[in-house]
Amino acid sequence: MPKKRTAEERSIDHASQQLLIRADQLGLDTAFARAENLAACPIGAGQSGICCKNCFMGPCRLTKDGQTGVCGATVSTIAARNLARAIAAGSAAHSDHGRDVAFTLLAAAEGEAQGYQVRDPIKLRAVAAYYGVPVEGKTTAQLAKDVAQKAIAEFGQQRGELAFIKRAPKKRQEAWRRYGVVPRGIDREVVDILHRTHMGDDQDAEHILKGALRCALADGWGGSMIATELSDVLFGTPSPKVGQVNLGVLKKDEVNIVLHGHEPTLSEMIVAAASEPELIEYAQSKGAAGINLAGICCTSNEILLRQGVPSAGNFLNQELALVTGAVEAMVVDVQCIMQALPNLADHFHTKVITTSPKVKIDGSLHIEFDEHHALDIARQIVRTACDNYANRGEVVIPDDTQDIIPGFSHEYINYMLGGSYRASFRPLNDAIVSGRIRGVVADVGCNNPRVTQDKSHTWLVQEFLKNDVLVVQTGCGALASGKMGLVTGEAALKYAGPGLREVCEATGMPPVLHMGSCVDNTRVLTVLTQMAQETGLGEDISDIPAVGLAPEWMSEKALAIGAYAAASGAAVIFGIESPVAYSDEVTEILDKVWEKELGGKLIFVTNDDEMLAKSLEHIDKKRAALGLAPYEAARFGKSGDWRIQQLENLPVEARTEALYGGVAA
Ligand code: SF4
Ligand code: MSK
Repeated sequence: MPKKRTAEERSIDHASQQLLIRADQLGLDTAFARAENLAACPIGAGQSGICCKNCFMGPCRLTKDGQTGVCGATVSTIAARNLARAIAAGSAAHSDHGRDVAFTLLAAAEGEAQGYQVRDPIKLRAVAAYYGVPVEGKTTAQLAKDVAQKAIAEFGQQRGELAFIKRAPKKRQEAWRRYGVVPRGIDREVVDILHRTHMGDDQDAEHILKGALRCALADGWGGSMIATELSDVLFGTPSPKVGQVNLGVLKKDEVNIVLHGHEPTLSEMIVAAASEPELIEYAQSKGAAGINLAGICCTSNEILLRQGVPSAGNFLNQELALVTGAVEAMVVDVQCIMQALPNLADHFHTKVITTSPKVKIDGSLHIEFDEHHALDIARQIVRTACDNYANRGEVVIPDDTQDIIPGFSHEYINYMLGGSYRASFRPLNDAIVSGRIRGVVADVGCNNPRVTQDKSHTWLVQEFLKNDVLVVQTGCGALASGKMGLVTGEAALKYAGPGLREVCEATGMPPVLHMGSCVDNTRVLTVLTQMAQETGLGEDISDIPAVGLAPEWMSEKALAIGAYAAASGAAVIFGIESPVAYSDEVTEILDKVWEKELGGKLIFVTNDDEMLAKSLEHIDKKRAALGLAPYEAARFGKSGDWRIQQLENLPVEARTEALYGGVAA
């Protein structure tokens, strides 16, 4: 990392820039500064791939050609083992989130979870069908209990196949069985990776990575999918609603409670508690005008798309929210929570409140979540925040907010394209077949302070739109686009190419579909599956002109997502740098071997232009393989609101001639 960067070099987000300048003025540390100050590991790029600490004969760092570890382990073995372990950790994190949601559903079904109930009984029946749970004659509570127990059993299952595997296209299932990567049980696959990467076990890079794929699939088609589906059952399946995003959503005169992390279970209860008249009165009794909730990271996505709670931004906004001086409490649960928060909070009045039984951070207040008394705990947290309002010092809230339209669940896209009686992906497939839409890109994943915040996400998304590529997003990538105004209906008129613009105008959808949190990448899997099951785009996910991207990734969960997407047949491109760069063999396996065996691949590309070029090249290659007409931008865009808008400045006669006389605008 070079010398200290300017605020503009650290982030393209205006609100972040302002608060980075304030942090510097106050002499406060942030991840941006730490990334600049922390000397990079002397091994350099791809360092994690050539450093092994799996036993205490090491750690072994292989810096010279042909060198091996004390045990004889090669660079390829070490690179494969390290990547597999990261994928296992990411899978464990997502899947454990799914387990917690399943236990909450069970407690709700048994009448023991205060404040929770099944909000989407239709989805409950759909999930019951995937599990083969009979629905006839059962009350919602009985069915919810049976479904929750089935889901919980998948974690400890030892043999057979996970139930959701059968939701994939037939050809995909056959490819998994042929290559030997069908997951048996969720926990089992995580343990399998930890075992096989222990010193003296699996030392064949391809074989190690095959195990990693099976583990990742246990996440994507197992733990994460359970998290998404059962969250929908408990809290409602998302549908679009207008929300607000960026640090300007914090309020000068209200008690600000920022909800950060991943699981919707407690945050949903805090949303309920904060709207109770007694607690609003309590806040007023402390001198505040009311209670304002805002989210950060994926907790934000969960409550934004279901409850319309505004978002204060993505991963790198977490510290900056505290720098406003306006946050009474930052409530965190699991994943992506910086340990730096309590230290930073010490400079203000903010209380950082940890809530998960799995997560404690020195210097924070711990109020432990228990689904049996969730609403009472939520009320206690809200009260604690209100009590803290009087301790506020100077407040600087940037004046930046943007409209955002999140909530494009798989179910809603189905409805949006086909209506209630003929819900279908047919129109989307037709638009791709005709070339109005060139292909689909899923731009997902994190921020990383080693690169400029939001820059790669938003540049790539705009370029894809220009090229008539429909973009779906989750996690912090979705919030990056949201902050730049890309997740609105108007964005189609401003940024989309002519064909994509026509489709957006006809359906009313934004050109960027916000599908949820990082655990909700499973929604992308189910969308791709349904596209493959409709006619016109082949029979498998690997046939579809689609690419997955994580240009600013940083977490092990991102690697798990990348691996399960590749195993599901998608071409996946990651930015930043390759964790396996020093092993040509492993690089080749992720790219060529996985593509040959499963039709998907995982490659690392550090340059945005190259990422764009490779994505479009892959999309066009898939179009050609399907026998579709080559993409041709100029064929479309002769109709719709945009055209009328272009004509608005013309004299009346010219406009009439253009509109009704068959003259192109
Ligand atoms: Fe070194 Fe082998 Fe031990 Fe790894 S497992 S630390 S390469 S001796
Ligand atoms: S929060 S995993 S920084 S997307 Fe899901 Fe964002 Fe990445 Fe965490």
